[in-house]
Amino acid sequence: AFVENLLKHPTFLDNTYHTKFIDETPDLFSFTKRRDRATKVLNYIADISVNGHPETKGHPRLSPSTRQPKPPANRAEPMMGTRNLLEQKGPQAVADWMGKQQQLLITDTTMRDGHQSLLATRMRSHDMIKVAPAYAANLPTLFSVECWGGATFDVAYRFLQECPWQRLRDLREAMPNVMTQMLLRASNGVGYTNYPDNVVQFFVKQAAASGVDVFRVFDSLNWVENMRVAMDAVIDANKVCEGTICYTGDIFDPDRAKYDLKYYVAMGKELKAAGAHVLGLKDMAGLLKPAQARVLVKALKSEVGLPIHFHTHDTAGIATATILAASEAGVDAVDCAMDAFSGNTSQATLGSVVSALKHTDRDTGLDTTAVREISDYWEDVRHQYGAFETGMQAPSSEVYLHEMPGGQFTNLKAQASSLGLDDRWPEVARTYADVNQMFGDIVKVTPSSKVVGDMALMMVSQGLTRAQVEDPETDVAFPDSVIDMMRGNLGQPPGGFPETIVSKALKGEKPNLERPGKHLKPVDLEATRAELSKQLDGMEIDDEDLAGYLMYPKVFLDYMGRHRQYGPVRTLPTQTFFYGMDPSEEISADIDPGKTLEIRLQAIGETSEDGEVKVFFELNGQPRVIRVPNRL
Ligand code: BTN
Ligand code: 3PY
Ligand code: ZN
Repeated sequence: AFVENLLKHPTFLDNTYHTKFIDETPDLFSFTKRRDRATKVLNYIADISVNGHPETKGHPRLSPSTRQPKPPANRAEPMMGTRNLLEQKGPQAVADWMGKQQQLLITDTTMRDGHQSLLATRMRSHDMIKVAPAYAANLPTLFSVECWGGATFDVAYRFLQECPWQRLRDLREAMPNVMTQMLLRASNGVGYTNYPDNVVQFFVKQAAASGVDVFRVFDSLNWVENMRVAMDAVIDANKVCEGTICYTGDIFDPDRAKYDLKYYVAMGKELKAAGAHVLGLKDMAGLLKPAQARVLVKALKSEVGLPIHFHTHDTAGIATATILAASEAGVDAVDCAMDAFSGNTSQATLGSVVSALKHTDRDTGLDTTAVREISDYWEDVRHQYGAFETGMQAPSSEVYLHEMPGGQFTNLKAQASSLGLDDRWPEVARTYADVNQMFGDIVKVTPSSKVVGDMALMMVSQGLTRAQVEDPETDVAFPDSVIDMMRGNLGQPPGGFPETIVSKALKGEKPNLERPGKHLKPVDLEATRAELSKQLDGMEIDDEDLAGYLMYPKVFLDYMGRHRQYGPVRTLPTQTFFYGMDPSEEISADIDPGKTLEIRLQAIGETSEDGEVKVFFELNGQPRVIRVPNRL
């Protein structure tokens, strides 16, 4: 109904143009259109200033006089980097070069996993694009910058009112010499469910065209069979295919023998045979310990023979130790987050790893001053997102019990709170571990981790134990996501799901044991494009929009509706976006290259009898009055 209302809304109907066309082709649109877009942005600011932003309710804004994040100056002209190598010689050359490196190569995850794991993925493009030139100039020897995929795609449309594709293109342009990297959930794309093969192919092709260089491809049950479509699409696009093992359990623990050294080596070999250029080792919960890392990395290096890129989380506070052990064992590249976005559920501290390796044979060669300057920028950025901080104060070894991924931990904690389970968190954590065993000890990473979390929350809120859930005599209403997974719709874990839980969840219905995509009909892309265009008043639908819609139909349509009402709000400063403006405050917003709006909020009037508030602005020196409903 919300979308239908938007579709009928007059502001919506009088704008039949295509958003990106307008946003990116300044020469072609008239002054009136630009004025119209400025009005939309003023409407947004007025609305947020009067009513607040739904996501930051109850959180104080920083004082308008607080220092704005200022990116460091370029220390040099951008040097050639990994991106130039990829462009000139292709992905195999990148992999060969990695393997020959003495230096430990570093990926910076701040713009993807860093804020996904610390700030509920809420970082806006505005704050990323401003600092991208400093990465290009001052840290040109980074292996890559992870800045796309995972949860960022969905959150950009859903909560940040911005186009994820535009973020990618803007970063790519501002950082032309360093490879960009994304996290791709194989057949689950950047969503929570298996998509038809041709949708996965279409999405990868577009991501490559819009600027992704390295694709880290993983499957949430470690099923290589379910990764091939995505991996092949990356290889076809001539980009770096990082076929990825998700690490769980403990290779030294005889009670977790399912995930032993042999298992990981065998999976590494399967990924190599499937065409991976690089082997990703993704420790999404931060479970790999230093001694185990030494053994695992050595075995993978010698038996698989691909360069290895290691990813871990600092949830238990031990990530740096594990990285240094992996480095000694010959790992080729590792993920770190800039200091201000590191630690706890995020990655290890980039500046500390760089410093620890100085004057050793794995010296990263990165400039510590450049790292500190960029981290200072990120520190000021992080202050602006106080409303999304999770309150995790210290690392915790409890992660070895529950094995929650860094990106899920704080999310699940918030979900538990919203169900009134704040004071029962230890029980939720233990139940999460029980559910894992009940499901047959599976890899837990998006989307399988969400299924385990849904089940654990259901059990704690209903007071059900594992024994009760497994007892055929006790009635259990399973969450939809659990039924879906037991049907085989996310694929199969090693050894399959236990018969007891499958038959109870499916009430005797037979699960599909084959690759889910095998049974999904291809989507008629052109028919979908035409249908979408019709729903949006004949708007021209390009491939980025179509790929976004295919991943998240409702989220995309809601985003488009708001875009037509509020315009290019992605160009606003972050404080303005989340808190609006105070009287006498002034900001500027570059709504087009070379077109800056100077906005001053003069005053906010009283609420009239019909419930409207007049908000008085000066826009580039001209007075403007905007009326918005007072919804408080
Ligand atoms: C969101 O929907 O959470 C983020 C996008 C902003 C929606 C705008 S904010 C002003 C207006 N008031 C609302 O409650 N939603 C829209
Ligand atoms: C994601 O899929 O978003 C993840 O970060 C998994 O670790
Ligand atoms: Zn991660």
